[in-house]
Amino acid sequence: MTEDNTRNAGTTLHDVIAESLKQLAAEKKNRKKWLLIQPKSSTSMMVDSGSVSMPLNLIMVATLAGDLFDVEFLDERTGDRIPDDFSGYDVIAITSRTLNAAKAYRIGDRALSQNKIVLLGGVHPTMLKEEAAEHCTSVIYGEVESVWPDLARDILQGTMKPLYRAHELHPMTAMQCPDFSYALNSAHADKYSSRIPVLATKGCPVGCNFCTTPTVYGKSYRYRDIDLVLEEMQYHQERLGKKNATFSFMDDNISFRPQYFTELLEGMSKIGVRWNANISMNFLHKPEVAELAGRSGCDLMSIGFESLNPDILKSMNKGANRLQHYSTVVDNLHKNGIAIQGYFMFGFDDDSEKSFQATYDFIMQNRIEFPVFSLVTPFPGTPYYEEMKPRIRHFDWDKYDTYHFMFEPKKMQGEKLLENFVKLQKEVYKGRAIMKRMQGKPLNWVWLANLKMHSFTKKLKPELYL
Ligand code: B12
Ligand code: SF4
Repeated sequence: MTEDNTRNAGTTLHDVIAESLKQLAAEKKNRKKWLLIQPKSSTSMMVDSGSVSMPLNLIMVATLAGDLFDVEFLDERTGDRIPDDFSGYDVIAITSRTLNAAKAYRIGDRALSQNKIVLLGGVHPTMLKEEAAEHCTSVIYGEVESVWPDLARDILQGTMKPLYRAHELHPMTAMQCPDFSYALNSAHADKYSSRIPVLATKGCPVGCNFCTTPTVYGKSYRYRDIDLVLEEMQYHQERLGKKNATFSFMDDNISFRPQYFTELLEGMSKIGVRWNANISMNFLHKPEVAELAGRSGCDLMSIGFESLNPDILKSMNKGANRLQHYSTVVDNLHKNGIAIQGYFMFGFDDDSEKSFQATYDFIMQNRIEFPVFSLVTPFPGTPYYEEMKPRIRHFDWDKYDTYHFMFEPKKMQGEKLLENFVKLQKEVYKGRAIMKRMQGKPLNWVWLANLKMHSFTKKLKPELYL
């Protein structure tokens, strides 16, 4: 699949297919009823707690299904209760990542025992389709958009296949605008973060061995017309009656194509939104890019610094991360009023006690506003998982939340790893350290996040990570 911006060709085909599906649905006496489920994970860490982001994955499924079926939407993370009795529904469609796979499977098993059509989709069922197949009628491999005509037709005709997997991925230009009403009208919608999820690009050609993206989205880089992304943002500005609506990009690597990225930023600067994104550092060391990001309304960038150890960066093959650029990137962003959520990972074979000190020094010297620490987690289905499998301590999916001890690194005892991991978090979120990192910065949710982390890290103990 190549990059694609042939909007008209995609739209025409899309319209023909959509029309034939609508006709097929109209021939049926009763509209089938779907229940879409976002399960909550069982982790004790701060993953599914507090305000959570609206699940764009299920919203996309609902957007497509809503044209042909009656759709109900439950998000267990916000407090919606998943019923034991599914008798009011024909199709139970569940999304799953690894950390909530066990829960998703339990729901799937229950629905299967009640003779429902059960669909399992999302990263985990895609990566481990054979395992997932035992808990559902059909596994949806990768994005729903690329298999939708086939899946919808089979549901209408009652001829289900065990696996729906696209031969080729659809261009993003044919992606329907997400219908947020399913999430916004849900019973506990007030638990959703005010940041609206938005997607401009999919996929990433880099292919790091620990990443699920090459399997889920392929190695091509696809992107939407910038006008469509901006239109979607303007729709939300109007819906909310405010210009500075805030958006959170769900993209894997939004800055992979510099020209697309800078054009998108120029577009956003004209409509006056606020936004944040996961971003790779590839060209943020250029002051003009950081200046444009600030001007376009970026208030937070989430950056995977990962490690301060050059050997580890080399082994990860993460080309965008050049240690010599780290401080320049931070400085450029800070000069433009952009706060940094910095991700740091520990537990690599090359980690030693020195890694912790180097990370502490970097965070404090560069006044990183919101540092997030995790433990290396080989996710099932990735080449890294296959490589590490003989050394992985457990295969309990509830613990695949990037906060559990997965394997003993070569240069450090597991005990020492966890001791240092806890100590670093406590040090960085001590009152004095927060003041040093945050003094003079705007009084907003980033401050609040620090205060929350202050109380959370006080309670941390190495045993919690086992
Ligand atoms: C943005 C993002 C986040 C955001 C927002 C998460 C959210 N609420 O959606 C934040 C920063 C909060 C986050 C947090 C975490 N994340 Co995250 N995140 C992503 C990222 C980059 C994009 C996800 C996304 O929204 N994509 C856009 C939507 C539209 O696409 P989608 O989710 O793939 O859904 C499509 C298909 O999968 C399919 N589909 C999905 N579900 C279903 C269900 C049915 C029934 C059907 C038919 C189809 C279907 O159709 C959808 C539409 O096309 C992915 C990487 C990736 N590309 O998947 C990582 C990723 C999902 N995250 C990951 C991880 C590890 C985490 C955390 C555990 C990190 C942490 N320690 O905090 C938490 C877990 C949060 C949680 N409760 O799930 C891993 C998960 C790995 C795994 N095997 O489970 C990923 C894959 C990154 C990686 N390392 O490879 N994340
Ligand atoms: S650069 Fe990021 S999105 Fe791309 S393959 Fe590596 S980890 Fe995955």
